[in-house]
Amino acid sequence: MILRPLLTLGALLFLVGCHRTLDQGSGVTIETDILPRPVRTGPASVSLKIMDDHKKPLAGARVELEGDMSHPGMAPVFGEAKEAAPGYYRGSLRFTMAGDWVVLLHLTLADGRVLERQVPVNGVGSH
Ligand SMILES: [Cu+2]
Repeated sequence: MILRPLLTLGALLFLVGCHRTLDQGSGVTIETDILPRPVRTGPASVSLKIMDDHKKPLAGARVELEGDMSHPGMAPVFGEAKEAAPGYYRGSLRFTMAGDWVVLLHLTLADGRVLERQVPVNGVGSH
């Protein structure tokens, strides 16, 4: 199986890179960019580029954003990313507390496929 090392490498790049690329085998690649960098409490802009397995932009997706922290008693935050150009989506989330977050991307593609991806956002700073 050649897929496994590729996925591992992908996960590694994903952790260290600012421009994050995820491909978990569905054939859909999502690049996520969260600004400002470093992320601080308050509003953050979340940009996504969604591509098929030929790196062609996937237009017409519905993208819901959810931000979670791991500790109990913490309410998630929600947002929606709107399509700014075919395959490019932009939205915002408000990080309400400093610390480690995970941004969940809930995607419904134009063809009806439903995907979920996780983007760790560690070390959100306080103002
Ligand atoms: Cu918290």
